[in-house]
Amino acid sequence: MQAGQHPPKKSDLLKALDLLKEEVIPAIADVRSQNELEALRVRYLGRKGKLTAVLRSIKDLSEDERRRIGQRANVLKQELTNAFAERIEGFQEKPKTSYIDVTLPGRRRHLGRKHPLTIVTNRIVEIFVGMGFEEYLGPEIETDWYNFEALNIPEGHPARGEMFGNFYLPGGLLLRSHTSPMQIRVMENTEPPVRIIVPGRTYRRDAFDASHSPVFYQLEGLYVDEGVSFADLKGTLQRFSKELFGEGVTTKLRPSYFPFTEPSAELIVSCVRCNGEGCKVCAHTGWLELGGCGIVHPQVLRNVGYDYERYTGYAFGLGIERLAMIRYGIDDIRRFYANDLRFLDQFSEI
Ligand code: 2NL
Repeated sequence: MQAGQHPPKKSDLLKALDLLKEEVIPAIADVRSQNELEALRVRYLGRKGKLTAVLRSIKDLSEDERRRIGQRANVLKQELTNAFAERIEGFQEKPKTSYIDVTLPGRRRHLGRKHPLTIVTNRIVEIFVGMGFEEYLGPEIETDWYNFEALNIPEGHPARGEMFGNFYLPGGLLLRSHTSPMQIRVMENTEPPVRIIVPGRTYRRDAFDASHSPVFYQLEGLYVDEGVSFADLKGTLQRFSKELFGEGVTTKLRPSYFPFTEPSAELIVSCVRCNGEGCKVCAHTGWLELGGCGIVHPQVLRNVGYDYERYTGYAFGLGIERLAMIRYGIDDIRRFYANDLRFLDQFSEI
């Protein structure tokens, strides 16, 4: 100790420590740059710093005081060191997402939408429901009776495609090759009048090429009552075609053959692209085939227990993919099954 100096008093030192703390903590918060912060640190914690001076003068205290005040001073030194370190980190951190750039375009969420086959199916269902038909759905796994026998397709008939045409499952079951099995079921359980449509997925062992798919969608219709005629069939399909493709289309029924209808016909409409002039879509014929139809074969009515002398009915079957391809101008059926969002995102309700 130098001559003429009084040893520091304990109370003075404690006060000095408190004052230091009161000064430094807000000062650390106030600095505006890392340089200012460093200058501040040197001013208090540097070799000639204020806190360092206090710490140095402690050695002149009595042993007891030295221990107690020394402890306080060391705690304060640690607090300040931490506060400086924390603030330095603040300066060194890169600006994170601490601000929002309102000029950036928003992030778009991808919204799912209905599959084109769903859109077209819904529309067709809506048209027929509007004409008094009721919608039924049936199982995709069927028995021989419902898929063939009841529909007047006996064993050995070429329409069975026994060798190559169907997907057979163990136990004589198969994946339905049309939705008619459900119509048989409804007729077995309901007395006429029956006026129903059955949309759904169907299966055939076809090639997967531009115009065939082993999985495809069908919509079949059936109307059985007293006095149902071929004229009723024609009128209903004509109204349907105009509802779906516009009043401008002309419809025709062209003779055909199915085991479950007699007489049978193909529904054709004037080409919706070229209006009958001839183009790629209609293979230069001017006409498009939409599906098949006919008067329900009496054997089918007998098979479901109907009085075939009293009742008559008509039935029709439409290929959904084909209708969707015509409606949207799509040239390859595989597009519906490729799950390519660039394709699927283009469709909205019609
Ligand atoms: C086609 C042909 C057709 C039927 C389906 C049917 C159903 C019963 C009785 C009689 Cl329960 N017929 N359905 C009739 C004629 C044609 O579909 O080319 N579909 C895409």
